[in-house]
Amino acid sequence: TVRLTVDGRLVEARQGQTLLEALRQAGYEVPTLCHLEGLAPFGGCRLCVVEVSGARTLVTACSQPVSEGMVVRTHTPAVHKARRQVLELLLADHPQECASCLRSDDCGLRSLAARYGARVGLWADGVHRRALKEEPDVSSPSIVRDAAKCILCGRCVRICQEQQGIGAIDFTGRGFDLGVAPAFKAPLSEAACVYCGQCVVHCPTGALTERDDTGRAWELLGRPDTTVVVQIAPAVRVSVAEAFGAPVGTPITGQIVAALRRLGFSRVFDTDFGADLTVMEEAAELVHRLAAPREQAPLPLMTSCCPGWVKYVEHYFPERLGHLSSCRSPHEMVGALAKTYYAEKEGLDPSHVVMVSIMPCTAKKFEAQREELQGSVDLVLTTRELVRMLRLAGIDPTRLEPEAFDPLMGASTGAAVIFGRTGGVAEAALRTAYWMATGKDLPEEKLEWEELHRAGQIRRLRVELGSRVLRCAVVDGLKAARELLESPEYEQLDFVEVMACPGGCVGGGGQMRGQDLVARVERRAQSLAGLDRTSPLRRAHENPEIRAVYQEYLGSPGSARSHQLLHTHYVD
Ligand code: HC0
Ligand code: SF4
Repeated sequence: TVRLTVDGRLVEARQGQTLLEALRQAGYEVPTLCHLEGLAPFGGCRLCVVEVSGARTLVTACSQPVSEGMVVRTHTPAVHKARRQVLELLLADHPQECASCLRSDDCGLRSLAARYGARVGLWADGVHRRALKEEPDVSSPSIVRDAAKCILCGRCVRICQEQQGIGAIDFTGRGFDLGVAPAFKAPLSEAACVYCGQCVVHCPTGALTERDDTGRAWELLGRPDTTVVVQIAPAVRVSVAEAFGAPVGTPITGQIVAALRRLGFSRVFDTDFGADLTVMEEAAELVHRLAAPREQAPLPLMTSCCPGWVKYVEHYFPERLGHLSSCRSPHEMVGALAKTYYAEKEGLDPSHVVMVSIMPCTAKKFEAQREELQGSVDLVLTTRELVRMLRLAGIDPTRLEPEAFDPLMGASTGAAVIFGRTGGVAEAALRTAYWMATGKDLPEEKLEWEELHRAGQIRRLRVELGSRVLRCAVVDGLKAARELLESPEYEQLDFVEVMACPGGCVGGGGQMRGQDLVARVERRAQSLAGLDRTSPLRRAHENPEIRAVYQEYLGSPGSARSHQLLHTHYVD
């Protein structure tokens, strides 16, 4: 350990840590707009400056290694002045649209400017960035990029390149023209972007946001002749509460259901029901492929519920499209059944049923628009858009009494809720594949595989499935996906799960933003694991409503009707 003196107190740090890491670990608040946990220091924004005895100038904490005996002061007039000046320079070049900006509530620039008393328009001199820069890029169904609000912190560029291994956006131009954009300043819809939205969760300002579809949602809710049905994804239930001041990860499923009814949705279904259904179909597909000759049914079977991952395969590995499971993602299954099975049972006219999905994900907006998947989900709202609607309506879900989902598509098991964290889809599918392949249930104490819960971008697992050893891999983040697909190991595998976002959907591009994102995502994932462990049923095939839908409507997993409603295939 290394000992420092910080604001007169003794602080211990680890050798090799940066000053920023050491200070944050010791509970000191040091502002930054460019730093990203887990990636190399960038030193772009210079907001993390502190005083270090002996240094001739202020020191940027993010790039300064700790050393024994260092004497540090984190809030002196000189530090405050330097930070204020940085903020004033940023504001001088920033459109003054805070009052109506989507980011107003949680904008890093705005909150720091207020905290340090930074004044607006000091060097503006009539030069207005909005007038100089292009208008917002609204070409994609998922993400809006407003270059005028970009402060050039580079977080989006580094996340996309270093964490996702994609590089869909980069710095362009020089000097006054310096900006961030896709190559050749192409619209996002023409870039090789997979819409995972990792750039959006890490952007500190309103430069990158989800496409806001709340206006559409209000319009649908106001239609007199329409049954507006809604469903919520696994990861949403452990992220909404943090927007209302509850501890990160607090699950408030029943309260979200109550809040959605207050917003005017007439039925509230659970995407978890769809996840259980996906498990049934995907496990059957896996067992079928294992039994068939390899040329006819390519292995490994790869999960296809993450639309960021599917788009990634389409762009970068089109020759592997046949390895993707043909299952539609859970919310698409729920959408398809709402307009058929459910509408029939309830005597509703399917042409008057509209399905809205609340998802942690920006890529799901794109998925819902895919030609292959028409006729199921009509609108996708992210967690943040749901929160925006609740605030507009003055509803705080944490103060409501929990309510139950609507029947027929509201029941779920612990296997479904873990879809929202990396490793969960594989774990859930294996619980049921084991039962399908062997006719026996895994005992309660064997329902979780430690290998799938470990941190790590590629997690490996071998499972005995009857007479056969199944080789599985779970991939967290797209950079590692490329690594696995290009390695010789790939050919040896039977089953592969990929989630585009680090941590899985709990870390999705549509989730609540805020400081300490890595820890937040981990707490949400733990919370989902807890929901699984306390579920009375933990295997998808035990879900009574799933049994009912097969008995009364679908027949068996993989039936012709299942294929028509619950499967698709992605063509190059
Ligand atoms: Fe996910 Fe899903 S788990 S992709 O991350 O499979 O978005 O939460 O809703 O559809 O269930 C997202 C989350 C879902 C779907 C489910 C899957
Ligand atoms: Fe969307 Fe989840 Fe995939 Fe991220 S991991 S792109 S949130 S489905």
